[in-house]
Amino acid sequence: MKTLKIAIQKSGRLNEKSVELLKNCGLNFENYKSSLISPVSNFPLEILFLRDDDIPEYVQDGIADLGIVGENVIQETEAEVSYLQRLGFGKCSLKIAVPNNNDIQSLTDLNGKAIATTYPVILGKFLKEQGIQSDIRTISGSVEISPGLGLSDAICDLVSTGGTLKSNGLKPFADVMTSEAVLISCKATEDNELVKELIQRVQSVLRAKETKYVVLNVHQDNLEAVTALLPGVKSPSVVNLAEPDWVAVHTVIPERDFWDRISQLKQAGAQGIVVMPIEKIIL
Ligand code: PRT
Ligand code: ZN
Repeated sequence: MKTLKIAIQKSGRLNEKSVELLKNCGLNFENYKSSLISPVSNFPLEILFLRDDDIPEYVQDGIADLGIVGENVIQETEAEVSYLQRLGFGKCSLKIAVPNNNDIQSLTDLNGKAIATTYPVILGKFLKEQGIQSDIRTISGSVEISPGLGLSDAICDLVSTGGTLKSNGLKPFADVMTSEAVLISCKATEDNELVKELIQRVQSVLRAKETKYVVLNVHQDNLEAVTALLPGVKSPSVVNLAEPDWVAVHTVIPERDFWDRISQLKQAGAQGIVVMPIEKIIL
């Protein structure tokens, strides 16, 4: 079978998490900062390390079969690729922001105003949908300083913590899009068996990340109340303990309602609760 290629960011915000995800999928490869391409020793795959801006087009053109990149970059490049899986990291929002002391109150106040951005395509579509006519000033970086320099009235940039806006005297004004890292593929290789195998591995890693493995002890009298609180992958496993009338319950709990669930379990009689991370969940 043909060796696949997956493009990931060479250095920057998505590099570390992309490498970690692929390693957690059981792929063995060297992550030398100097190399552009790294073969995987235990799967017919090569990793290409690229600037994130180049990834969507490489995947669209089939130079890489797969890629990991922010949705913002895919939409800005307008590449024709298939979205296979959202990956839950690199989360951010593309926002229009204005100086704190500005009189811009509503979107219509942006008519005739200059907005600096590195995302002219996405911003252009957004403004068109809203019926706003602004002067989009495309710049290649440090967008946040442009109102202070008198180069624009507003900016449109990625925001995660909001710290950069704040320290430049700007405030978020309108949400243009939200973004996270996604696994994409070339339309022509979407149905490839190796691609399907990789998606399954990625999904099993993501599923495991969203859940915790929990073992707890409970008296038989409280077992029903405790198991009623535990969905498990199918249902919880119940194991007899040496101590008469006591059992150990093994299950998985979704990360999102973890703390609520643990306090409910304690109230229902659970003791000695042990919580462990899960590496993979294969359904
Ligand atoms: O060298 P290369 O071209 O590959 O990388 P790059 O410098 O173009 O991109 P990089 O590594 O900065 O970001 C890669 C991807 O991470 C982006 O395309 C987004 O999908 C995602 N991402 C997530 C972010 C942010 N969060 C983010 N906060 N990308 C950039 N920022 C910048 C933003 O532009 C602003 O300057 O961080 C600043 C704001 O951050 P806060 O935390 O102060 O709000
Ligand atoms: Zn880039």
